[in-house]
Amino acid sequence: MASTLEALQRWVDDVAALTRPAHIHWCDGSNVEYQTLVQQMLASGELVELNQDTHPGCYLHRSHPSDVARVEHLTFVCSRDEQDAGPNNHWMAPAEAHSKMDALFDGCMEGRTMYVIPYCMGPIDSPLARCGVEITDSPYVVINMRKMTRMGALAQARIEREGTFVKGLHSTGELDPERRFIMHFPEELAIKSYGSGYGGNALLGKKCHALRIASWQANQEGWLAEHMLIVGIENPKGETHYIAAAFPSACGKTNLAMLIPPEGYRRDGWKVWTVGDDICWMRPGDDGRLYAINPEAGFFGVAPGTSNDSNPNALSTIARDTIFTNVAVTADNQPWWEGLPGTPVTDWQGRPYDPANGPAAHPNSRFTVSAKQCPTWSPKAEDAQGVPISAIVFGGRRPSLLPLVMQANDWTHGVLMGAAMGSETTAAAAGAVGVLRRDSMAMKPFCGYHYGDYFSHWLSFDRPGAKLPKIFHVNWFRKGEDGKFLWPGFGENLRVLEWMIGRIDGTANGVHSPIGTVPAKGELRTEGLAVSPNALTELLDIDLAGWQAELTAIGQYLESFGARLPQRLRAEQQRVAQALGDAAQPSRRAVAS
Ligand code: OXD
Ligand code: MN
Repeated sequence: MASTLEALQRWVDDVAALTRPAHIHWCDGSNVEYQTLVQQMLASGELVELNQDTHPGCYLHRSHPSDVARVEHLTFVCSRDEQDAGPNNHWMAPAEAHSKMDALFDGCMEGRTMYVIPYCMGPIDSPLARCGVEITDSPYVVINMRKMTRMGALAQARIEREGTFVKGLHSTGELDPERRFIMHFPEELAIKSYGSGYGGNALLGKKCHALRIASWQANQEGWLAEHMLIVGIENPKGETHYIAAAFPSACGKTNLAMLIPPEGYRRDGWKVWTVGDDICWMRPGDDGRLYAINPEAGFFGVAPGTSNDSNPNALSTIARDTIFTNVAVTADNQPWWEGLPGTPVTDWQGRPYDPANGPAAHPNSRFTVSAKQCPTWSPKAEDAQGVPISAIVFGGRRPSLLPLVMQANDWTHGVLMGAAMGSETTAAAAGAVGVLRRDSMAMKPFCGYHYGDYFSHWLSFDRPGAKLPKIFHVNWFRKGEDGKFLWPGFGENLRVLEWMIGRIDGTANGVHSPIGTVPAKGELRTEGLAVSPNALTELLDIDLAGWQAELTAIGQYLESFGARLPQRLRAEQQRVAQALGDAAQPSRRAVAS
């Protein structure tokens, strides 16, 4: 018997009976185990060694060309009641989903090794952490899970102590898009994923457990599982504010989590501490504040665009012991992607690079690396109690209308801002890129239950004794008439975070507007900033007519959640719409009052 926990042993036995592997390997998470798997994968061609002088311990994996992103149209929440999954999810009845999946898993591991991966999401001794076990036939999944989670013997010991765990079953199957499904059974704390080896579909601790299943659990247990980075901003006085920020996939969470302060800020003593780049679990502490942990132990970051200009910290993090997926390579076998200096000779599919075939690296090519390698990794990231959150930030790719930054009046208004979030789609999910879609709290692909209930859950944190974070909305992606970005982004974003901290500390006044509070003239520090005064005005401009149309669209979107939409959110949308109407026609307000 490989586990003293009967429920775990029985489940593993049942899965083995169904999938019929040649071998079963219980992962202990050791370095020897990792190195052995790497050697096997090098021998089988699943990994390619990169230049070990420039990138020691780095390897390249090329996935099947049809398996390069999350597949939202093949991802299901199989709650008992269809209504609980909501219009924001695809739904299938649990019995139907189980029989569909079990037919796919039947005998699928014949002749192969089945790996049993016990893992912990969050610091191993944290009361906020949760455990799971992933069974997979993919050694690529095992080596990635080792970087992304606390995996192995310690996690198994915790599971055996606690007796509960999320069950994740995965097989790469035939990589046939027609036989590919990612199914979630929230009431059973179970996941079944077949037919894809791509991170978001196959590393089940990440999106499937830490967001879809965890958001369901969080709703029942009074906490939040969110698609957010966590960053600590230390001011020259040595005070650190932790900020959690929700942006959709491939919209710069990793860059913000690792930002390098502009020159003047560095000189003054500002520092940035990375706690997480993708997922945040938050719960109220005894003092009423929200405390957050990053459930992950590594980064599964988007490679293209990561450069010395955009994110030097990420670049130095991935200089060693990193698994690259679907990047290109140079003549001397270094990993390469668009945005890096040098020239690719081989593209992501292993073909000689030809620009006629498109980008050399796949736009959703990735790096997997242990977070401990990040130069700005926060010592607090391992804190069992988590870090106190001062601000929550929402944001998306909005080429127009949305100002650089605005602050919500209060929690309810902030929840509306998060619910109304929209963004242009990116290559992180299969489908068209650059199409504007609503993506409430950046959780559209990840909320494991009805969005209406999710909004109610968010609103429920506003209760007596709560000392909630302030809520802001940012837009780094606003474009001018020439189609170019108005804001330089990256390290310069600290200027915006400094204003937020000023609002929290009471040192920045801001200007009130119908859509929220924006920086007053001169409040954003501009010394050393290469943005013209006109661009700055445009970035903070509020187009009342455009906003009225936006509020109408937000209202229609909210109504799509039907009877489960909380009345408080509907009333808040109406309040903002009314305030905009009054501001657009001041005379009407005068007559009315
Ligand atoms: C991710 C995503 O991989 O959001 O983090 O797609
Ligand atoms: Mn993500």
